[in-house]
Amino acid sequence: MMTMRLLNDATSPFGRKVMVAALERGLKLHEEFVNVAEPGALDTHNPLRQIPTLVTETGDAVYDSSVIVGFLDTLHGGEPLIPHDPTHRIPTRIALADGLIEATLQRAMELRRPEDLRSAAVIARLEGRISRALIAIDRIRAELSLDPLRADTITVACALDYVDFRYGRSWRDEQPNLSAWQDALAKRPSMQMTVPTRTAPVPAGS
Ligand SMILES: N[C@@H](CCC(=O)N[C@@H](CS)C(=O)NCC(=O)O)C(=O)O
Repeated sequence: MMTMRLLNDATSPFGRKVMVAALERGLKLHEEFVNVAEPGALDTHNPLRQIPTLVTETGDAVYDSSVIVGFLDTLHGGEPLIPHDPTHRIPTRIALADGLIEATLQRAMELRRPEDLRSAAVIARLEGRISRALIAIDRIRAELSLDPLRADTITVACALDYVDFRYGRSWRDEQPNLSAWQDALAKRPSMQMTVPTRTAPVPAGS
């Protein structure tokens, strides 16, 4: 039987969220690194040319990251990653952490543009969003379940590590409790196996 392929790369925080979710529920995904900057096989599966993209055993594509996480919940018998909740609190927390990732990513992209094309206003707007998101996440920290680990906790952990990776660690002085929370979560094997500095996909069979 073919295994499901996850098209991803080492640094994508959205891809990391999917890998961590799969590892936490014992689901085997065959992770493959692809280059999003190049036209290629990724386009066949996802016209947006974005990662993560999951390719199922029957060749169907599933994206984006939150849709993949919802799909993973149909494949295991453990605690749901996104439990049904009439208030939609968990999907909203996922959206908050996704927004933090997106703002951090956009800021890094803006800073990569030639200096004369860079917009100080855009950077300031994104930094404001990052700062408000961190404050909001700090406020709901105690509500993020660690046992079982769910998709909101996983997305927050990946988002905070991404802020460290692409923006810096100054938030840790402003949110020391959240910083300690993150340090504890970062010790989990699923987080260690998916650090953005890794040079190869998570080994098949993990
Ligand atoms: N909403 C998407 C966002 C995915 C995304 O932005 N992926 C980035 C990598 S972190 C990407 O593929 N960037 C290449 C591009 O957009 O051209 C998700 O949650 O999966």
